[in-house]
Amino acid sequence: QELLQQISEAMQSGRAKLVKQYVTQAMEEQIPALEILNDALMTGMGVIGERFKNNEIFVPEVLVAARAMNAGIDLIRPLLAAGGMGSKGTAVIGTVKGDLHDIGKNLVRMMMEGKGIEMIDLGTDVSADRFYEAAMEHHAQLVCCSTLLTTTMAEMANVVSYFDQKGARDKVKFMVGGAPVTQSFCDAIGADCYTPDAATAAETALELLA
Ligand code: B1M
Repeated sequence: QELLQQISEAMQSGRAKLVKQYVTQAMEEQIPALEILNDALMTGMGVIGERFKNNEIFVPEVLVAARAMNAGIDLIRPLLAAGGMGSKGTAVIGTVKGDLHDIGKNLVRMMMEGKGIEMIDLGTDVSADRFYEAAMEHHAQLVCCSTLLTTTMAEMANVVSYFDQKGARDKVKFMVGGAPVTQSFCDAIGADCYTPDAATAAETALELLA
C-alpha cells in the first residue's frame, strides 16, 4: 500500500512530523494498527538497521529515524493497547544497564498493556538494583528485561542474581528478550522465559500470570 510505503520512507528519513501526519491518515482510513506497525514502521526500521550495518548511515541518522518511529508508535498506541480489562497482574520492564535502545522495549510494554497487565516502565539503562527496588515497591510478579547489544547481555544475568542475593528469586518470574537474546542464553542465566517478539511476549506474560 502506498500510504504504508510513505510512512516507512518518512520514518527512514527521520521526518517525525510527516510520519505523524501519514499515520493519522492511515488510522482515518481504518488501516489496522498492527499493519501500520509491521508493514510500515518495522519494515522501515529493518531498512535502517541494514544500512547502519553496512556503514551507509551512522548513529545520528539512526537516532532521528528512531525518534520518528517512536512518534508513529505513540499515535497507534491506544489502538495496540486497547482491550485490556481489569488488571491481570503487574510487571516491571526496562532495557538493561549500558543499553539505550528502547523501541522494542516500548512495544513489549504496549502489547502487555493491551493484555491488561499493569506496566511499570523503568526506561533504559536500568541497573539490577533498580529492577529489584521497583519490583518490590509495586509487588510485581514479572520482571521484563530487554537488550539489543551483545555487550550488555551479561547485565541480564546480573539482574537475576541480584534478586537471588536478596532472597527474592522466587517472588518473580523473569522474561528476557531483544535481538541477541536466545532460549539457550535464557536457560544459562536462569531466567524463566525467552520470547522472540513483543506479541509473543505479551501472550506468554498472561500465561505466566495465570
Ligand atoms: Co543501535 N545497534 N547502537 N542504535 N541500533 C543495533 C542494535 C545494532 C544491531 C546495529 C548494527 O550494528 N547492525 C548494533 C548492535 C551490535 C551488537 O551488539 N551485536 C547497534 C550498535 C552497535 C549501537 C551503538 C553501540 C552504536 C555506536 O554508538 N557506535 C549504540 C549503543 C548505544 C547504547 O545503547 N549504549 C547504538 C545506538 C543506537 C541509537 C541510539 C542511534 C538507536 C536507538 C534509539 C532508540 O532505541 N530510541 C539505535 C537503533 C535504532 C538501532 C537499530 C538500527 C534498530 C533497533 C530497533 O529499534 N529495532 C539496530 C539494528 C537492528 O536491530 N537491525 C541497532 C526495532 C525494534 C522493534 O526491534 O528492539 O529488536 P527490537 O525488539 C523486538 C524484539 O527484539 C523483541 O520484540 C521486538 C519486536 O516485537 N524484544 C523483546 C525486544 N525486547 C524484548 C523483551 C522481551 C521480549 C521480546 O521480554 C522481556
